[in-house]
Amino acid sequence: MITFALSKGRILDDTRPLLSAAGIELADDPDTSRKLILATSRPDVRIVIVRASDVPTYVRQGGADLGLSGKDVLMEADTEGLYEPLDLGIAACRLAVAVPEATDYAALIRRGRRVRVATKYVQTARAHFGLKGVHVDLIKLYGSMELAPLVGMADAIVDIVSTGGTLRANRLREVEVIAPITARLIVNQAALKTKRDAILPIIDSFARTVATLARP
Ligand code: PRT
Ligand code: MG
Repeated sequence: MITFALSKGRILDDTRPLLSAAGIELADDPDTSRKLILATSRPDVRIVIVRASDVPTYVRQGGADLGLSGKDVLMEADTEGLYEPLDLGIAACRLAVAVPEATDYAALIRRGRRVRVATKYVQTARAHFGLKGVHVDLIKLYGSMELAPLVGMADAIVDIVSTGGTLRANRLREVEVIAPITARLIVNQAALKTKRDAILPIIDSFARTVATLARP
């Protein structure tokens, strides 16, 4: 049995064509079903639905053999024992620094005082500002990072930006891109050895579909 870890929401939506091409159709609709383990059209493949930030943990610990995870999540996670064979190019966005529209960002990071940064991406933000030599006080949040500067709790945020609409709606401005982000296929390294015959064809199928989708 091959266990595939997925999160609901945009990654699952964008992944359906890849799964279909690999002959994997979900037996239940994950948006309405309360089941956490979903059977598929392939008797040897099942899907577990977990939080986006938990996908790397399930795959690393062997709770799942394969998973789909945003690069933003992988950059924050312990990826030891994980193999990342494929950039799926889906759920594309970027991890960026944003500040209130009126903020002079160059002056903010130059002034030598500590900069308060609110984010879900604490490790990535620490590494980014560390490389720039900017001292930061990181404020860990689990969502709606955009609110923190508006209520005076932070000087800047590090968050995912896609269209930029959320930043604009909250009068924030993107000032730095930390990394472009796409969803990646991740595989448990031990499972890849013990279940090679079942896992390799799935990776190959995904790779072929990604190549087809990328073609104009
Ligand atoms: O909620 P939970 O903790 O379960 O997980 P999650 O919120 O991380 O899951 P989900 O499904 O929202 O996102 C899964 C993955 O999709 C992320 O890890 C990213 O790799 C990718 N992705 C792609 C995005 C976006 N686009 C995106 N726009 N993740 C989040 N957003 C949010 C962003 O946080 C911000 O609030 O959308 C807002 C910005 O969008 P724009 O279009 O207004 O710029
Ligand atoms: Mg969410």
